[in-house]
Amino acid sequence: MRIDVVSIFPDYLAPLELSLIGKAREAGLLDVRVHDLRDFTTDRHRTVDDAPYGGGAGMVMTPQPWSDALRAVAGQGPPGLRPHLLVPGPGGVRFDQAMARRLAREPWLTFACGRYEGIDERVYEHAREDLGLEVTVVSLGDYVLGGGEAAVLAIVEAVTRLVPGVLGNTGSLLEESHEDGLLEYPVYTRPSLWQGREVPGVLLSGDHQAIARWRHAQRLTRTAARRPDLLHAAQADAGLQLRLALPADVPELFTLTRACWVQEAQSNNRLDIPALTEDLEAVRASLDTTQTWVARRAGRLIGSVRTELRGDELHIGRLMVAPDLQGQGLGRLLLEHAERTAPDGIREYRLLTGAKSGSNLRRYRRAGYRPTPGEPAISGTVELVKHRRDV
Ligand code: J9T
Repeated sequence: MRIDVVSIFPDYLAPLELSLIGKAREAGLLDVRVHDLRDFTTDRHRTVDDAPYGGGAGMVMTPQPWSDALRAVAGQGPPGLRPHLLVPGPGGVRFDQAMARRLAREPWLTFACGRYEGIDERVYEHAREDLGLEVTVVSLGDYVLGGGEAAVLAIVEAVTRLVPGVLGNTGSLLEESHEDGLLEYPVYTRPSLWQGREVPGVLLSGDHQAIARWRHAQRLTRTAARRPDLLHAAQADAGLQLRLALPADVPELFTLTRACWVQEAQSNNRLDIPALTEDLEAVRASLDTTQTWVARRAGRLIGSVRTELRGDELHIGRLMVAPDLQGQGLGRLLLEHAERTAPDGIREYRLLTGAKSGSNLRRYRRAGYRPTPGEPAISGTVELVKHRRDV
């Protein structure tokens, strides 16, 4: 991959000679070239900025050096190949791991580092229309930097480590934060007892299934606590706060479960349904054996769903929405949320409902679930399965 960077502070890009990127350059995997924008000025003072038309604070980067620099850079490649021009700035599209993956597949990236209040807008049009470049303004997040250089360092690091051959051990790429929408689990190394603090016992147990379950639970709790936006984009739109259940949720969860399963009892004409017969203690105990999610709106518990990993299946259960709020799509949101929490390796989602729960069955069918062949383990119920699409 070829990378060009145009900046008025070329020294700022010196770290591109270090570490992984430096090694990949030596190995011929990356061809990185840094250019000084001032080399493309024509006046004695090597001017790159001027006052903004229309007034306002600060200075604007003047177009001529930029067009000369970009034309020179874009003309250096093989015939027919044009670089993708990336301009870091707080007003750009948000950079994320998905964009890093896309950029890692491109042959040639060129970065234009703005300083001051930005680059004259006509430079972008010129680059697109006259130089034939794809132009993307990219933002690292909702904050302002002094210039694009630090952002280029971050973007180049995120992108180049995904270029085949740059990272030695590509296995580690799959297992990290943001690759599957969840944050990473906490990690520990020797000694097992350090400053009076022990490594969580499960990690020393040798039980690989238990370790995988613990790590997955840690990833969910962490993501819910630190980056709820990653889990709950759709839920936030519905005004929902969704998080893993705590012991303090148990009394309300118990009550909501009873209220929600009355309809089930009526439809199936039976009262011996676990959700109706279990006691408060059973609900409390279930928090340790399942991932139970509670949805609150304006503080009120209005829904819940829980999941359990069994081999390569994710079992989904106790999907409930407060009776007065049904029919608004909340159940669908909770179901999709439960599916989204499935770790790698899960091949199907399973759930069950009463054989005569017509509206549940219709809803699950719409969500892609189909009855499993054969007799259900519990008579009077229907077992449903949905195969995961991305595996
Ligand atoms: C001048 O560039 C910036 O301030 C910048 C670049 C990329 N992302 C941001 N959030 C800011």
